[in-house]
Amino acid sequence: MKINGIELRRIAMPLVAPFRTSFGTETRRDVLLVRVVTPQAEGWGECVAMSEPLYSPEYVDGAADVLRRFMIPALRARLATPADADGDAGLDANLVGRLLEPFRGHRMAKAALETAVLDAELRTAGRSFGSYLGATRDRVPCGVSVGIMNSVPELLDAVAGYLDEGYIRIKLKIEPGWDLDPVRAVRERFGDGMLLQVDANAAYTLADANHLAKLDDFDLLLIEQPLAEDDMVQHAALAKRLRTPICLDESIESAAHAAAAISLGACSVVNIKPGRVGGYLEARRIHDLCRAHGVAAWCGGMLETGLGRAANVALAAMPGCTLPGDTSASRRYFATDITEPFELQDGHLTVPTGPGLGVTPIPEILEQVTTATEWIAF
Ligand code: OSB
Ligand code: MG
Repeated sequence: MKINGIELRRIAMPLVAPFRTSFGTETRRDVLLVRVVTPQAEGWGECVAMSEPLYSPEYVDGAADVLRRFMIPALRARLATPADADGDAGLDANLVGRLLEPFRGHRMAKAALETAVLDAELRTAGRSFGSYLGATRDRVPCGVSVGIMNSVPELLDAVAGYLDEGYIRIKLKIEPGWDLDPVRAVRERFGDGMLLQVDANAAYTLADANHLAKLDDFDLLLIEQPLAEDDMVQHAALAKRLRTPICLDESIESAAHAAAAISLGACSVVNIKPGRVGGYLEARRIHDLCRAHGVAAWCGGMLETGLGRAANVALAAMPGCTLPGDTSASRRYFATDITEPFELQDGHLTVPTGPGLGVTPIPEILEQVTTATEWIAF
């Protein structure tokens, strides 16, 4: 595949309500979009980096910088070299992965660029993300991630609203001081039948093990990332002291991390976020690894627009994604999405079947939310 040029576009997307986690409060999403233009098609990638380096070391200005300074030039340099023995100096998503490998870290930036190339490649081939990844379902059951609130009654109202909309699983964000009480209140109000899990975003230490063990009474599906991202050994120690299964998010940046976590006994569930692990190819490797080990997996989210959501829904439809994902409907995040909105039907989202992501930004809406664009010609 040849490339005419790559656009970096920034959009500002106000959230319908503030989203508070143990690491901070988001009121709007400042998103970097990558658009790869080829002679045949254009492909989109959404960078999941947030404005500040609080969830991970990456942040959106940093992602834009490393893309324009190093990663995009590496693709351009490759395309400028004469055709090799196979007569093909073109690019595909696999080759993008290899060309970006020398750059350490910056997986969210890599994921955005690789996804844009993959989308262009698949649109050219007339093949959907779901088909490419090996999705085996045409719709996926959806969960919703519920932020930390100012009071328990406010939380109960929010959860009631999501259950009314049809969400099949509720995830409560927790932190020290907001854990046992909200979980107990949600269980008491909505009963033992609902699928319930919690996410600490690394807010505890192993010294909190006895406190976290009190969550065992509430029959949670899992506790996500209780300890710091590099506390793999401590997570294994914690797992021995909890009945609640441990799921890792921040700690898993690659298939190698997932393999280490599984063999250490640091987790029995994996949250797969393509952005965090460098793209959908690595996400698929993690999926396959989990499946081979009988470890449950599910597709996480990073408050994506319809572009990122489309690919996540395809990933969530793979056979090893055995738990409902954080693949919520567009309206859970944004009053107006940049694509046709994803809407819940009976607690499920439909996997797009059109070429590539199967969705495209609506030009007028995209223009309205755009704050900057930059064209890098090849
Ligand atoms: O830890 O899973 C997380 C959002 C931003 C950053 C980290 C996380 C989240 C969520 C929301 O929990 C998931 C979503 O609905 O996109
Ligand atoms: Mg998480």
